[in-house]
Amino acid sequence: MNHAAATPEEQEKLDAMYARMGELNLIPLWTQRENLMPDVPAPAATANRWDWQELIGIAQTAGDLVPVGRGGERRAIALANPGLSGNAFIAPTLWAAIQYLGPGETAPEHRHSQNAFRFVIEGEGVWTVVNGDPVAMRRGDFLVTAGWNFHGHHNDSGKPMAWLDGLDIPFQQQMDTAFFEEGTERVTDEATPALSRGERLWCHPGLRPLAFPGAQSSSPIPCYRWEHTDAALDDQLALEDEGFAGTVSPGHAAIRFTNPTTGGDVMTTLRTEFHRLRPAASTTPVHEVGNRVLQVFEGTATVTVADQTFTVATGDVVNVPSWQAWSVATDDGVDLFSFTDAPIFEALHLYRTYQQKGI
Ligand code: GTQ
Ligand code: FE2
Repeated sequence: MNHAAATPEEQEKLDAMYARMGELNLIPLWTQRENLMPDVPAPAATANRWDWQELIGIAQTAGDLVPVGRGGERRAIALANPGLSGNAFIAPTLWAAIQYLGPGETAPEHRHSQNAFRFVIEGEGVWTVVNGDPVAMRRGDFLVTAGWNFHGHHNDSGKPMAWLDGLDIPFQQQMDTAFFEEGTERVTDEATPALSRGERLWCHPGLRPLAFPGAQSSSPIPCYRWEHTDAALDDQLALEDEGFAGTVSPGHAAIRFTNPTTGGDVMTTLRTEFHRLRPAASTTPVHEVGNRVLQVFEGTATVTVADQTFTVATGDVVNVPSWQAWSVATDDGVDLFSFTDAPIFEALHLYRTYQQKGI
C-alpha cells in the first residue's frame, strides 16, 4: 500500500499505529503480501550440490573422533541448505544426512514419529533392525523405516559403512508433530540373515500374503533390493529398444518405490524414485510444488536447477527448491536416486507441476 500521499499528521498517526501494532503482536498483511502470498512459490532454500567424496571424508573423521550412542543416537551429518539460516535441513520439509558406522559399532534402538529411509551408494556389512527384523544393507538397496517403528543399526563387518538417510525431520519439527522414544538396551537383534522376514513375506512380485489384508499407511517392504530396481530399469530400456512402451521419455527409464498395500508412496510424507538415463539422454525441465533431492548412484551428469548447472558424479547430492525448473542431462549415462515430499502436497491438494516445452 502506498503511503506517499500521507500528510505529516497522517504519517504521525501511521507511525503510532505501526508502533502500537508491534506492542500488540499484530502485523498488517499490506507490508507482507508478496512475502506471505507470492505469485508463485518463492523458496528461501537455494539449489546446492554436495560432493560425496567430501561427505565420506568428513564422515570418516567423525567416525574416528565422535562416539555413537545414546543421546546423540546416530553419527549422522546433515546436508544443510545454505538458504535455510543454519538449520540442519536440506529443504523446509526434508532431512538428508550421511550416516557412518565403523566396524563392530552399534547405533542403539529408538523410535520416532519421523519417517525415514536409507539409500546405499556403496558398501555393505550393516544390518538395520526394524521392530526386531534384521535387514541387510547393500549397494543400491533402498530401505524403509516408517515412523514409530523401533530401529537400530549394527555393523557386523570389519569395514566401516556409510549411507544416505532421508527423513521428514524439518516438516515434523515445524509442524510440532515430533515424538521420540528410546528402545531397550538389548540394542539390536544381532542376527544377520541375507533376507529379512518382511522381504520373505512381501517381496514376491504381485503376490500378497492373505494374513495381512487391508491398506497400510506405510510400505511393509523393509528393503527394495538393487537387483530388482536394476532389472526393472534395464527392462524398460530394452522394451524401448524393441519398439514398445516402457520409458517415461526417450532414453529415460524410471520407477517409483511403492507401498504394495495401496499402490501409493512408501510413506505418507516421502516419495522415492530411481531414474536411469542412457548415454546422451536428457530430461525435459519441469516445475514442481515441493522439494526434491537427487543423488547420483552411478555415472556422471549435469543437473540444471533454474539458472544453475551442477556437474555431478557418483554419490553427489543436489536439491531442487519448490517450483524451480530442473532437468538432467548426461553424456555417458547416469543412474539417479531421488526423493521428494510430494505425498504431503498431493494429500492436501496443493501439488502442481508444469512441464516446459521440449528443447
Ligand atoms: O538412523 O535412526 O539421519 O533417527 C536422523 C535421525 C538417522 C536413524 C538420521 C535418525 C536416524
Ligand atoms: Fe532413527
